Amino acid sequence: YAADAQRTDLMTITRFVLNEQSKHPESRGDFTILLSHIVLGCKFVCSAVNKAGLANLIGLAGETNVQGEEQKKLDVLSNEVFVKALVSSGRTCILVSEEDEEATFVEPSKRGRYCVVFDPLDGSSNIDCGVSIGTIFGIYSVKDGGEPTLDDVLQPGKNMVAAGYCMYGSSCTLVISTGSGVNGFTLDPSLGEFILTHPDIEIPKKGKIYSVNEGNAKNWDGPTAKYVEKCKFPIDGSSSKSLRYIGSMVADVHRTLLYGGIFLYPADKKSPNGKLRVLYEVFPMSFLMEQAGGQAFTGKQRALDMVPKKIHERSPIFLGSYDDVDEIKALYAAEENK
Ligand code: P6P
Repeated sequence: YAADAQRTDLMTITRFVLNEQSKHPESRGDFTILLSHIVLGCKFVCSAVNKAGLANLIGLAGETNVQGEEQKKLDVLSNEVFVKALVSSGRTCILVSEEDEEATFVEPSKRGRYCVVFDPLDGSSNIDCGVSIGTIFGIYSVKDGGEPTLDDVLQPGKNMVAAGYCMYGSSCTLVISTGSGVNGFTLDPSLGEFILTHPDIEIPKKGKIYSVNEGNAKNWDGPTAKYVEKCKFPIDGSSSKSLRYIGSMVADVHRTLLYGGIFLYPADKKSPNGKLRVLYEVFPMSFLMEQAGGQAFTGKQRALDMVPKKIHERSPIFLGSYDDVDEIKALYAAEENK
């Protein structure tokens, strides 16, 4: 944008998505309406997170979620806001939330053709210390016009029609892909609008950062251990990678997307499927990485090819710069061929 146009030619997320949708003459605006309700949820959570310390929302709600973790009030609030916003959009039929053990089937009178899988407030254990946290979401179209069933959300990640996250940090940044590239929008609180600030995000082909919880090193399998060793003690004379690990997936993935490098949550002896959830953590972040020119691998296969059997299933994940993920794929392939 020319400098003067920037002040007047505001590319809001709604306008951007309308432009995108106009490339699909068959679209009836349903997706744009759905997205506007997701954006409303993000704006609400952004405001609540920013006020959390003041509004004494910090602290335990006393219940526990499917992870067995204690639910903080912001978790509960964020989940309710998103569920209500998505149902009231009239464009959804099944919702899967990290906070709800069972899927939500929208009542027939309010049903639409989209299924939304989401983590309303990922990284919430970091709320009290002010570390960036986020909402992660993925969107499927229902498989067919019949009665919605869990099969409509137990689809491979490659079937997603859109995915994204909203990071609540020093600024509120929403990063989304509808299948033709990745774009980032920053909330302008004075306008209450998300403005395009990161057009066409492409992840560097190779990065200088690796991101993993080294505290789990004693439980890693061979290929992961070998890969991390190579990051720290490169044998080809290249410089070692820097370790950056925030422990909040949205923050770690956002940095990886913008700066390059690799994010790993591997399997380990204690958790053979790793920790991160397939539907609303692994798939959306893998979708974004591939759309930005990167890769996402589970240790066995391309992450987006997985077909989940349960809505809260976990998977190991290695995602980020194309060449960095290739290196760990080669180590797993070598292990396979032993
Ligand atoms: P660990 C946060 O609880 C989370 O679900 C992700 O946001 C984050 O990447 C991961 O868990 C951190 O897990 O075991 O390293 O603390």
